[in-house]
Amino acid sequence: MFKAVLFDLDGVITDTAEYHYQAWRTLAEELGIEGVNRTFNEQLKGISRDDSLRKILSLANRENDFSAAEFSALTQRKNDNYLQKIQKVSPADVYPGILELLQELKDNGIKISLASASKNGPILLERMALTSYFDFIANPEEVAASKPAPDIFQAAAAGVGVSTDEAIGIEDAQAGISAIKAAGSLPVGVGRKEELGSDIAAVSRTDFLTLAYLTEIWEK
Ligand code: B16
Ligand code: MG
Repeated sequence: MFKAVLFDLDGVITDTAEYHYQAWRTLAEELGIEGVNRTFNEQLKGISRDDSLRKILSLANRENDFSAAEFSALTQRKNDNYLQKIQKVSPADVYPGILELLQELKDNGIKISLASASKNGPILLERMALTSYFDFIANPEEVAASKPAPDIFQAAAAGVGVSTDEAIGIEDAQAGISAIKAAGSLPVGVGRKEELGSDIAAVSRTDFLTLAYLTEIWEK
């Protein structure tokens, strides 16, 4: 039986993936960069703030147009916009079935750890009143490499004293699924297999994420 579940946040626990998308699209429009649409956005999901901006600038071959200070001001501008959007996040925004899953895991002694790339993860858990469910929150600022590298999932597992091969990772992003695989944990996707890969278990809705479902996948 698995001993821990390593949760991604944006797009798994709540719909903040949409707010990230809107904030990046606004910044791209302000910079006159075209092509930040929903298809392109799949590449931004799960990757760090700096890597996201680099990808957007490269759409217009402008990755060398900004000094370090200007680059940092742009990521700050996107984050300020994002922070405005998440101000109203509340317990009502937790995706269907997630609270029930957290409770089931807790009742069964399975560790719960956060493996989000987002520096805003702790604030969001607080706003959704979920902090007390989490045994550990991995700090994305303390890992050497961001998703698709395995580091944040390794840190999330280590934080709850569980080996990565005894853990399930839940993700909505291609980069995150790659990170879970690289860490040696079992990936479960939230979203479409066309985007996440046909070789992994995936659910189209979070209320399908029950302990019974995860156990079935684990024992397959
Ligand atoms: P922040 P996750 C990721 O969170 C998002 O998917 C990604 O779009 C975002 O750029 C990244 O966090 C960094 O977030 O700017 O808030 O530090 O999906 O790993 O929970
Ligand atoms: Mg995500």
